[in-house]
Amino acid sequence: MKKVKECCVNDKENVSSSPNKTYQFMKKIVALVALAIIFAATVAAQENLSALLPYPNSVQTNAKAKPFRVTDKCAIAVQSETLAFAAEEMQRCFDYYFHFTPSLNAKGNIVLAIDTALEGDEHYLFEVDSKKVVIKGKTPRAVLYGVMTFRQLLMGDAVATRQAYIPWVKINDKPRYEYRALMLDPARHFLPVKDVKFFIDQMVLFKYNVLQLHLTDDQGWRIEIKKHPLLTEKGSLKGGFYTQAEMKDLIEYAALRGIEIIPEFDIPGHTKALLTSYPELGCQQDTTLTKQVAHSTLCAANQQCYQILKDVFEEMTQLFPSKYLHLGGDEAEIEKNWALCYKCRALMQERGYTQTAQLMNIFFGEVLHMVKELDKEPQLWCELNEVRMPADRYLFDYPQSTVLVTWRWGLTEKCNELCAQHGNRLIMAPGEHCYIDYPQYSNDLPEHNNWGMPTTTLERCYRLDPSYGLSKEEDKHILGVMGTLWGEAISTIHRACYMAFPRALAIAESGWSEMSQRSWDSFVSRMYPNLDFLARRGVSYRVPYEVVKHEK
Ligand code: TNX
Repeated sequence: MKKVKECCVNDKENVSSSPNKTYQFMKKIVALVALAIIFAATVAAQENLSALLPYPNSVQTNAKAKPFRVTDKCAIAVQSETLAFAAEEMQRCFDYYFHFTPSLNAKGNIVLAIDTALEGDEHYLFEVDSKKVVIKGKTPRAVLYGVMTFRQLLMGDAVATRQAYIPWVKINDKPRYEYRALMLDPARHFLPVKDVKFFIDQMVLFKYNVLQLHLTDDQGWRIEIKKHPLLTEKGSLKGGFYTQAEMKDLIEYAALRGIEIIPEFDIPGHTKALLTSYPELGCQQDTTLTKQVAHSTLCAANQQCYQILKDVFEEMTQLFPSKYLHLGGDEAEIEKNWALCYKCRALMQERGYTQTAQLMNIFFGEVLHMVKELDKEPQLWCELNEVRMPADRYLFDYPQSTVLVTWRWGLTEKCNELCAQHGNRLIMAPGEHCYIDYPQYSNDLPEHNNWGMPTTTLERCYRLDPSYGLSKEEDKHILGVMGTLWGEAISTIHRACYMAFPRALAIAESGWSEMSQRSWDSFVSRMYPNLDFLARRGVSYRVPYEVVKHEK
């Protein structure tokens, strides 16, 4: 029988407080000391686990078992055509670490296979023994995750890899949360397709599965709409836009890497670019009340707005296979627009509304209906200031089908509570942990367009528990996590990467690994080989000097 060790990396101790007899207490102490010694020894022997990030949810090692020897006879057996990309990635791993490309051969000793008996679309098994390396997954994406884990295994075990052997290991892994996203903002500063592809290449290493693209904002409308070419003609003057053909190519590129692109159209606020093309869709302000032109919004009482949005969503439904459309909903300056607009005020009167925000019922009522008709599910930023939650009974009710994204600093607990109560699903992007456009440390970048941002340190990102303390039974409404890279101060992909890494590694682990598998100290040490790898790929990142433990 093989002696097998179940590994986890948690650094928290479980201290029992039960009043046992002294003898039993002593017995426990002895057992604990023995365990600690075995644990320390195993950790020292487990170099092959030292770059696994996000840390898998079940790992077994056996230092005594015979390892797998890498020779130029190694070949890859691919058991399904859908695994062609995973097989290429596997070949690239061998080329990078062992300097040869294994051929594809049905009798090969490196096996990639689909196993439909596994639970969950992202579940994979990864096993190495003296005879073979086997990766099985429920889907091509899951198999690809196995390949990413394989790469990190080779990355972490530099000595074995150099000597061309791979230690015995068994990994049975699936994510804690199904939704693990990063967000890029090409609306504020346009990012060409090749740059977004470069970013996707890094996301897949850490098992992210969603890229949200913030495609429209005050500073730009970045996607071609065939029925309304003016939107990009006028609305993307600075920077450019994606043609539908380019976006299709990008969507396919991401899909091959297991990543779904979710488009965001931010309405009714953040719409200056749209209003530059179609000024008549804005509010007709009552100049007796104000002369100032506020941050503009779409006019809730203008039927033309709904028509153009319908046209946009129809084309986007054709283009994006994702089940979600993100509709923004944040920071709409409704008091400075709707409250001062002839048409909106007339509409309020007609409905007997007493508060301007009640017009959100009409605005999102229309828009969410359109999205439903198109068979998409809506996402909205969880806006507790302007778009009120169901808690404010008299105002806008987010329908249950709406997925909310929590973001405002300090309001996540409230969002979480309300979503649990009303049955809305929730994505965790709390400013405190997930805003990676904020500086990583005091006096760090960004030096341009910094409006006095707070800092989101690496450790703060890592400390996110997406359940916010809820048990597994209570947190079923939580879909997952998202790190946001708002683009006001991010004008190139290299800046985006500098802001993202290493913090995106911390967020990736919070979305994937169970709390029992996580520990800050372990994360820090597993981060280093990954940063080294990113550097070799030309990915910029910030050296997190503040977390380094210096020798005394
Ligand atoms: C708030 S977060 C915004 C964005 C900004 C960001 C800057 C959210 C839903 N809206 O429009 O870019 O702050 O961090």
